[in-house]
Amino acid sequence: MADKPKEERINSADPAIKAMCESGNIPESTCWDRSKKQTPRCSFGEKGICCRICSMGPCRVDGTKEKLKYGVCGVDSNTVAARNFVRMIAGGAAAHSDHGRGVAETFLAAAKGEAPGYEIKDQQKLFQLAMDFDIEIGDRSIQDIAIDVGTKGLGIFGEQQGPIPFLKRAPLKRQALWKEQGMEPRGVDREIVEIMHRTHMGVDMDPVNLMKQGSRAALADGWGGSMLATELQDIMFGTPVPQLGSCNLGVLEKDQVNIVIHGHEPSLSEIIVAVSQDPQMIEKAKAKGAKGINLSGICCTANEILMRHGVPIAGNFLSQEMAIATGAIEAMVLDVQCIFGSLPQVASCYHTKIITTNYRAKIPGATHIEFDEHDAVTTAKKIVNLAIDNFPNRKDTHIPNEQCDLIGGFSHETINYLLGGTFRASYKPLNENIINGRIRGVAGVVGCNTVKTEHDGVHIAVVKELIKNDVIVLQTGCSAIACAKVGLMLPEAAAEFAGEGLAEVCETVGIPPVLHMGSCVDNSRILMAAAALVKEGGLGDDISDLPVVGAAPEWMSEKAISIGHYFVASGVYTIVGSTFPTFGAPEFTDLLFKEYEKITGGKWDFEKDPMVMARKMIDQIDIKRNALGLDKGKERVLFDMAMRRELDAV
Ligand code: MSK
Repeated sequence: MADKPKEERINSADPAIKAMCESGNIPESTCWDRSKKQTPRCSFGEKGICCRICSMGPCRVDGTKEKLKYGVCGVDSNTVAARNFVRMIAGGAAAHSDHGRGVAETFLAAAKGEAPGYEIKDQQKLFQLAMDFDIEIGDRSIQDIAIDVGTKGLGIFGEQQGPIPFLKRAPLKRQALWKEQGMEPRGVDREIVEIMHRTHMGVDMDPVNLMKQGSRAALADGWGGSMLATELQDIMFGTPVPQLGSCNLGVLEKDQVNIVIHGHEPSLSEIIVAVSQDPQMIEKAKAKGAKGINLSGICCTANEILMRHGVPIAGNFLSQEMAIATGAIEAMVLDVQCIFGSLPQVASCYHTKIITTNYRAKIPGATHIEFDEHDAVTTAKKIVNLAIDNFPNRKDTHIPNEQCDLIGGFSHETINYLLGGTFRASYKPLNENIINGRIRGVAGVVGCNTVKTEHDGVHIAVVKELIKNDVIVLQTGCSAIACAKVGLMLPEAAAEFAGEGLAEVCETVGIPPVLHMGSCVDNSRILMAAAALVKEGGLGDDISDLPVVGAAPEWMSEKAISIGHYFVASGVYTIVGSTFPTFGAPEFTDLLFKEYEKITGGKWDFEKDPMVMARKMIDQIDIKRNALGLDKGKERVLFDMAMRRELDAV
């Protein structure tokens, strides 16, 4: 343990982490400590105006300083910032889409009967996807249809011509806009390669042209790679339905073997869920002195297994090192993305085994047990056995008591069903309540944590302010976990925190005011919800007409930039906090913050203060409401016979 006062080292609103700070049970070195050691940071890097694309640099390019106006090759700060920004989109889109490709490979192997342990759980969704892909259903077997769907899905990543098929799910007006703007994406692999080519030394130097390519790649992520990941996961593992879960470090069990799954891809974790419930495994755990096996998750793998199985969530991105410091985790199992390189080092002070499982993601000092989808059960058994064998090595544990219940599992289909009922599943009630003003609008609040702001604090403050003002909130990722920790994902949160109109709707339907829609790739569910709102009618004829906004208050990853930009390119006002990676290039920033609205109807914005951020989002919602003529809440009018006759006479 370190000597400094622990509570001063860690900036977190998480009740469990606060309790750990008070008790002094925190790791020797945390991300917060390392962040302080990195200050002062290079302002050129932070503002997006450091170019290290060729070896003549690095060049610090700053338009406000005569001497630094141009890099060695002659490009200015706007080109440098634009190149860096679209490379961030490429990085984020690649992460989501390679995840999607992994799922597609597992799906295809499962369809061919080459991946024991996997099956087709949602046949209805398989048929829907087959229709989207123009694949014949007829009286063909599920297996044959699934093979065709898997083959077609896998092919979409590398599609050379485009447009990719899911664009058809967007409103017609949006599709026409993308076509007109030259933004219709081809397969995401091609779009990412083109970004890397264009941003190579001496190729595309026009920020507008670069951003057009950035938009294509981001759209290929949101309406392509990410959407495919969500669809195929739902078909294989089941489309989520509301599940009771619990969240925060208090879900770790003192008397049980604790296995924590961390990362993004659910293919292995789905099998670990099953293997950890195997009576033989539980018996083995008991023979080692434990009362059972307790599985929980961190980051988006946690969201995936919560959504489908109600498996508890131990924490989000900035909880990962703190979880190990409880001394209660036998194995932390990692797949891909958002994993700290420090984990083996932190774990070396405890008994926790850090296990990497993906060939793409190894960490020096970790144990590698490679996941093979063709033999997933064997991989899962090895991991669970290793965790059980590690239980006797456990020393003192310091599990904080803090945990909170939540309801997760709000897929786009579930929202449709909950609102409309079995026989008339639709978004109509939501549209009606937006039109009559009980619900002011819809906000997607998503994304990461960052050491640059109070952990979870910004998410919670923004979301509370939104629901207080009758804005229903859709969430994914670490933002969802932040709000779950403080009870915002329980139906009773409506009465406690929501405005009168939103609370009335939530109480009638029986939903929380903040809906957990899943993991990072499941932001595609929010796109689907937006498209459904347009198709239902009464709120304009494009996504950009809707009183819908997006936010990533504590973003940190390139994936957040790709997500943010596919929302902007789909017509949504999207605001982020903490920092923005183009502030060293005012003209390019203006393109994103102002000009883009003229191109796509959506735009980026930035605000650090959570109250101001929420206010800006509400103002944008009101602008859209005014444009739709909904500025005054309208009560629903029930027509009596006299009124109907009057109408007929017109
Ligand atoms: S895990 S990308 S920190 S949301 Fe999806 Fe959380 Fe951001 Fe990773």
